[in-house]
Amino acid sequence: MSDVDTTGTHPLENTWTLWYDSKRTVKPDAVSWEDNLQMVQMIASVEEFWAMSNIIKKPSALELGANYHFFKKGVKPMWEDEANKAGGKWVINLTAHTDLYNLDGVWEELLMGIIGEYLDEGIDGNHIVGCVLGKRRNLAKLAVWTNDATAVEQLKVLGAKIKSALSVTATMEYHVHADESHEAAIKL
Ligand code: MGP
Repeated sequence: MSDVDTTGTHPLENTWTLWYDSKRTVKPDAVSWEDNLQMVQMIASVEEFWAMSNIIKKPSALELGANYHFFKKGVKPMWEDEANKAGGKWVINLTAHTDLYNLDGVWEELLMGIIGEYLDEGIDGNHIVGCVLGKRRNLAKLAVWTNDATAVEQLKVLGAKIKSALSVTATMEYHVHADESHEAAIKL
């Protein structure tokens, strides 16, 4: 994050967009999955980040079947996007047996790590494209999307940094978007 600018705000290194979709708000005329994605807000400064956090529902209050997608400006939260085509995601499932009790704290920490760009600091390349939170029954699915699924060594370091920054005990799996077998490419 950089210093205060002339408007008195703290600009972020990148601008980010929050998207939302939910099983409850599926449009009857939707022809594709993308049609149900709603763009909620763009944030470009620390102040806008906290304003957004104060307004939107905390993950613990989100309905089942809802998802938040928080992505770099210009990148749609979809496999098909140019920035995601060759990528994949680190997935962490928070369950009642692991970290679900602290869902709001874990999500806030993840977002702060992403806007503060410290999760992939020191790792060769800019890997993180965005993250997703999916609220399901007795489960919250977190995913950190990255742009290059072939960078295995960097992804392992990144995964360990995410796990440590979020202080989660759950196991993590890396899934390649293009791999239809849905098997984990890396496990931590
Ligand atoms: P999901 O939400 O990534 O999986 O995708 P999850 O959370 O394991 O499954 P859920 O049933 O608990 O929601 C669920 C479904 O949404 C996929 O099978 C696709 O039909 C659709 N979908 C999700 N994503 C991220 C995309 C995408 O990027 N592109 C397209 N075309 N469809 C998607």
